[in-house]
Amino acid sequence: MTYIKDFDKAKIQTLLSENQKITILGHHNPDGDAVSGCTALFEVFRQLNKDVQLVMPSKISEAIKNIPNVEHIVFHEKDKEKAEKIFAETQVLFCIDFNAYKRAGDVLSPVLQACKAFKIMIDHHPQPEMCADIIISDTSVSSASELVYEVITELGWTNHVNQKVAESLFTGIMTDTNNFSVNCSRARTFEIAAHLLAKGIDRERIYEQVFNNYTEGRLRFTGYFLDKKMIIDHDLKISVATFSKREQDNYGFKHGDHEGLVNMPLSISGVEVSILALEHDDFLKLSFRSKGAVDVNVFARKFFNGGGHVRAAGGKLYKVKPHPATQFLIEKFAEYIKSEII
Ligand SMILES: [Mn+2]
Repeated sequence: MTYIKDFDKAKIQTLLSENQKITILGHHNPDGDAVSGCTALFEVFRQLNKDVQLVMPSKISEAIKNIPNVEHIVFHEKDKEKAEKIFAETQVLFCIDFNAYKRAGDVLSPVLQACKAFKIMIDHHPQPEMCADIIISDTSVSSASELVYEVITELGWTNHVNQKVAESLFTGIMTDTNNFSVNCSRARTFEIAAHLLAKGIDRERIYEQVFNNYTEGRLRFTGYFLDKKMIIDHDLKISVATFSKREQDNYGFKHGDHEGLVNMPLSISGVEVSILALEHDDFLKLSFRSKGAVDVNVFARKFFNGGGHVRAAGGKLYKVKPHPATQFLIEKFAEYIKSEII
């Protein structure tokens, strides 16, 4: 679904020229792409002297805390009253890197639904479910950050892409493509990356901060995961690993430490899909990755109240303990593959 060239630019220009209160929102557990897309747009609006606020439903991981303008984020889970006052007052709401109310998280989702502001969605996930007044959705781009760049360009604000905007957007593209290894086959992605680099950003520093900034526990946990916990079903071409809360605590697992782990089994020849399940308080948080033809977005939607992209998705599993979950996930996957073939 591509709306990029068709969206109502005049409407957005009119809304903004009326000097309205603007809010920019990312999704729950915001990743590098969500934070970057939001902070970049925030920076552009600040340069345009707009009354703009930045809100995230929940905290961000250490690896992305150096993105410019992160210090301006109001976190709903930490500062509920302040964030909800912003939602009550805002007139224009930009929703970045998500397309369903539930992605704002259980607590913020009803607030978002009730919010009367004019909503503009900028997103790259398939099948938008959220009611936005303007939907700018393109699944062919690498990231929401790339799409934010296109929107900035389409609206004639390219000269506001300063170093801060460039650093944000580059981080977003870099994180969503796993350092330019997936979802970036289009030449346009690299043209945009080149333009951002030309703004004088330090690519190597950004890489160091994002990819080489984990805890010691995370690397030791990775060893445990690969050696002891990764179950491979060669017939189904799948890898599954589940972890209890205690196992995560044993390694001092911190928020964001799971980033990237689910991709690792895909480096094995013949493994097409990888599933990682991490126990939280009352559910298992599921991550799905595919390197082949299997659509994990549909799998996550069908069985786990989740979704995402064809090759990267997430979901939740309730009322199943970590130990039996491994077998349960393998069975569900087998069921899914069978139903897709038929
Ligand atoms: Mn994204």
